[in-house]
Amino acid sequence: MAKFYPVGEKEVTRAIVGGFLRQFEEYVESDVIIVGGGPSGLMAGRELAKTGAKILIIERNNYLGGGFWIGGYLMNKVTLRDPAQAVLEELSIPYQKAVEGLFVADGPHACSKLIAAACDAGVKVLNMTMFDDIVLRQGNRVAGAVVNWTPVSALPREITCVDPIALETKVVIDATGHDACVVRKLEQRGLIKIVGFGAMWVEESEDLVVEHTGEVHPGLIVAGMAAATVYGLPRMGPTFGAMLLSGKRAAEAASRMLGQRELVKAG
Ligand code: 48F
Repeated sequence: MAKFYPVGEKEVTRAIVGGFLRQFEEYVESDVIIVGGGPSGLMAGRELAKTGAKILIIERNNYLGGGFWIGGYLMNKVTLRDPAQAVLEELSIPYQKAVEGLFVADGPHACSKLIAAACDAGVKVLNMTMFDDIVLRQGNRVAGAVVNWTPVSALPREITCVDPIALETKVVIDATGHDACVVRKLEQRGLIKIVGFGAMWVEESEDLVVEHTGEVHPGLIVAGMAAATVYGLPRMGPTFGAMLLSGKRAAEAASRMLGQRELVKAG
């Protein structure tokens, strides 16, 4: 049997710390920061990275995928309505027809393929990192994100004086799902009003979420269920076509905003 190469703990630690620090330093400046690594954020990231843009996803959990892993009722299945099956085809995700116009796929298979597609396209991820605040410039244009390690938020207030870190970027996408955490920071400053998502109505909500995906404030795009929360659109339950198509639309909006500006070079 082949023996493992004699490399010890210090080399393992250096490989991790060095690799992390090099990437972190490089991504202090990016083209687009996507807050939230659920289906809409991952899809937006994949589409943007394919164009050569430098993309960073900020995700508070130690895993990516948000609500896409198990869909509804802890039953490991996700549904998509026509025409979103085209994205399943594009990502080589197997699926079956449930009834006319409705398709069902395995959550773990669909989610892991989407994550892989985003990573393959060049998206970088900061996991266990919590979006804390926004960076604002002239005219209250959003120009970055302020973040901290997720465990810091779990520490009692009286023993935490861990200042957050600021990252600069050209465009931020709020893909934080129902919470709409990024837009909420603008609301707290009286710059925007959030309506709050409406009652469940799947036939209406998917089209509306995709339609409302776009720039909500200079430098800030809203995508996925965050769009439902911001604009008061109906919620939709475990159906994901709108999340994927909203991610694509958010990427188109971000590309237009990046326009002729020179992209930051990814190393
Ligand atoms: O909730 P999530 O999956 O959002 P989405 O892309 O998709 C919604 C569907 O999953 C489902 C639905 C329709 O099908 O109703 O709910 O709109 O993913 C949001 C991600 O954002 C992360 C969170 O952990 C999740 O992975 N997130 C939320 N707040 C923060 C955050 C924060 N403050 N900092 C970093 N990540």
